[in-house]
Amino acid sequence: MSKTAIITGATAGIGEAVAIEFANLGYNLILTGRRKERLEKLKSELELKYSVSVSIHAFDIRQKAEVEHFCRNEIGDQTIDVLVNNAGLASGLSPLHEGDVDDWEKMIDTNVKGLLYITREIAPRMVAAKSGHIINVGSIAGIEVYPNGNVYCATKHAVHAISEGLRRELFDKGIKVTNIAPGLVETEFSIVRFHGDENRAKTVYQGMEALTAKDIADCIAFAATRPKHVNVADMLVLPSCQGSATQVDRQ
Ligand code: NDP
Ligand code: 8X3
Repeated sequence: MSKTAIITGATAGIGEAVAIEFANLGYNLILTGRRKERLEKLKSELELKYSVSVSIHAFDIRQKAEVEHFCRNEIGDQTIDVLVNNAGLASGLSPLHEGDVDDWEKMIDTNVKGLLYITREIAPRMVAAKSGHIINVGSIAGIEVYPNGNVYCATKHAVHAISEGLRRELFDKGIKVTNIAPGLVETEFSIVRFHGDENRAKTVYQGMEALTAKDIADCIAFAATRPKHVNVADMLVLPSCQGSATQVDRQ
């Protein structure tokens, strides 16, 4: 029987690439994000190409009531085999003493609270089924802190801690927990971080070969397809030219 995966933040970047990768593996998909038109386009492309079923749900993961409505009323009681907690963002890059509180709230509400809201709803279903896999998209920023990354790094450290905690709580209940920590991946991430400034966003990846969203989707698919007795607990994935959060060999 086909497995079913929920992928949050599937309208762009890593989430969209994971949706494509999982469709190719034959998963039925439940895709979320705020931009409904993008979800609609992806659904028709995937259903046509891979003959899987794709349901789409446009909502803001920061809104607890919307997350609860999605989990309790929109997806029914079907078995969820995999939850990919990918929706997230950086907003701004400045020293904390010059930071914008609205940016901080966006990051904390999305990267930490949104992830918690949906996990709180889906994890009990996995516990009841004694089976499931939660894959959290963290970051190298959840392992290291870099100047001006302050609150974004704090949210990704929180994701790392939540993954570690979940694994300790769920390993004996038939549930795998994986934390994937990418380095620089060229997606819409930096455009969002710089509030739509595409030229500034390009400079982040200049003179280097960044990871692609597909590179990370490959890693997530690898983790999701290991045999029952293998849990990929933690994975740091960097471009070959990146030595640490602050070291990039640019040509
Ligand atoms: P993108 O900006 O390309 O994609 C982000 C996704 O998150 C979009 O689908 C967006 O959907 C969704 N999202 C953001 N805010 C919300 C919200 N409030 N409600 C619902 N969905 C939301 O970036 P990436 O693909 O690069 O980022 C995906 C994840 O990977 C993030 O958690 C990011 O922190 C992490 N990451 C990225 C790295 C990089 O270098 N790119 C490196 C390490 C980790 P929509 O706007 O339609 O709501
Ligand atoms: C995104 C990668 O290095 O900008 O998490 O924090 S980085």
